[in-house]
Amino acid sequence: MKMSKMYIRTLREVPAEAELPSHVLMLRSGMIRKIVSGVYGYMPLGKRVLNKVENIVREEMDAAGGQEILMSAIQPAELWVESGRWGAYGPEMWRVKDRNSREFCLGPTHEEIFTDIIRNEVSSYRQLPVNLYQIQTKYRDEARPRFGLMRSREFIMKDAYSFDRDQEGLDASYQNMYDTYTRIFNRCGLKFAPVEADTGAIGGSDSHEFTAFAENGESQIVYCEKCNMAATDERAECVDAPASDAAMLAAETVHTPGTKTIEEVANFLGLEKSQTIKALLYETLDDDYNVNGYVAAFVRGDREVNEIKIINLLGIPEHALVMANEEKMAEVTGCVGGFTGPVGLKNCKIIVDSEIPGLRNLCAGANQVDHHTLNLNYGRDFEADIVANIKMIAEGDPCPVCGAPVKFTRGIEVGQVFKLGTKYSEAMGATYKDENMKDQVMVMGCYGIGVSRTMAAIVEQYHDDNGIVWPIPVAPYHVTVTVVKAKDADQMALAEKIEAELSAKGIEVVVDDRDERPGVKFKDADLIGFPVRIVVGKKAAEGIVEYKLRTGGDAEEVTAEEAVSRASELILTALNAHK
Ligand code: 9G3
Repeated sequence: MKMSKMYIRTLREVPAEAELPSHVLMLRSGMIRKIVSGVYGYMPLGKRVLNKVENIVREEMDAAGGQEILMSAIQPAELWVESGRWGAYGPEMWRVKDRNSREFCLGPTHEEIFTDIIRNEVSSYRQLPVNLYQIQTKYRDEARPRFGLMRSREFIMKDAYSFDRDQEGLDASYQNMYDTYTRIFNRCGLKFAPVEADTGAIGGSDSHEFTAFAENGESQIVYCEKCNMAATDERAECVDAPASDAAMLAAETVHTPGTKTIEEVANFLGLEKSQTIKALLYETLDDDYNVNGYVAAFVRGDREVNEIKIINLLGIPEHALVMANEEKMAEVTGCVGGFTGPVGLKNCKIIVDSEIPGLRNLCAGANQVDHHTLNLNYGRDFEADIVANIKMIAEGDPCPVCGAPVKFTRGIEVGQVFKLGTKYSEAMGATYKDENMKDQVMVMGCYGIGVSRTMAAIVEQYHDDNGIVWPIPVAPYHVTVTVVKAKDADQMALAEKIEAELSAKGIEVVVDDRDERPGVKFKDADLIGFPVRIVVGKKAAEGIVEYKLRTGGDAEEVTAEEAVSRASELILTALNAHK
């Protein structure tokens, strides 16, 4: 392919909003273009990479027994009403109406659509298991789209749904997808780990997030080097501190002027933060976003609350738990912002972390301005509506599996596998006749890969100061042949000979024959990130070229034949490594 004929627009500068390396580089290299906030278009180079990621996904999904279909992006509200989720996703769900004012959404995911297909067409155990998948555009109206393809409002997802006869069947389907995802992300060159994840609002029992390691990732990953435990911070269990055997002292309310934070009250009273109780005040919202209740959560003063755990405890959608308006909450519950404690609250659900009952003589707000109460003990001085593990694990806390101190890292969620169970098949009547002609509910799993997000994750992991450093299996082209002087007949002839020989071996070559200064061509080759660069310059007449790998190392003068044979060896080996 001649660069002079290609539609490639590399940029020197990008909009200030692009901060993440992948966002900056995918714009600068001409791979994507912003249409509107959170919506991107794929330009030729970007589309080639997208195709390669999709084809890796497709090959592995087909090899795993998945069958590809393509469902509509537009979805009728009726199916979401049936599954009970039409109201569960607030403004993130992109709703539209047709000319007859019928309600639809632009599909954020397709559990309802796939279940509807299957329930109408599968009726016997002989037809199960089945695993259908699609690679399709999804829509989620993110409040704050950012980081380019990393968190966009329109994105490309491979989503698969498995339908089995029973739990055992689902376990096998889940493991099959888990292993398939491992192959897919390995082939993409990603450094990743499957981590235990929270199943959130979609219910079900097990879930793993395939997380690509990246310091800019939005996922906080907790892991243990000793036993290989890995989980998202939201999912990780945080073990309770050992119970205290100290005697209970008499409670006493003291004047603590202006000590609104744990830090201030601990310093003022000469206590450790771990001897205090921290209050977090929430309001819960109904489907119309009206406040329908108050929640006061209490954890040890040196801990943080894990809000996902509270959401799951209350069985409410994620957007239905928000920080309370403290003035309004005070009128209803008697709490006092900055001085809230568990004694004397009313009209509010009190949730106390599981380790609090085992602790002794804690200091908490007295629900009175400028006052705290010392020596509070659960059971004697206060009770809770719910006692549950709602604390967030912190770096250095004991691993919930082996006790070694856990470490934190960050990552980008590029895939997620879920055991859904019967949540959708029950709600939508997806049943089959078993061997005894008895009606059984199908058991489902669902499996997503953020295809466009995977591209961004690869760039996050593979770039340097000069641009992108594509892993060979997903590079837009494998080799760039940079002609120093396109008008020089010897140079062009040799370049085209090299292109022809490599192309004959199935290697994708772009010849940079643009009428540009060599420096511009070298910078663009590094920015776009072609794995191999062969420079044809003034020694073309002697058949000598320069061979350089994008992954580093110096440029080397070799014969054109040597360059072709090295490039072939490197590229074909990389393309066949997974076979
Ligand atoms: C919605 C909106 C946003 C959503 C969902 C529904 C996330 C929703 C969870 C999943 C689970 C799996 C199949 C592929 C893999 C992920 N955000 N989820 O259900 F209406 Cl607006 O999508 N689905």
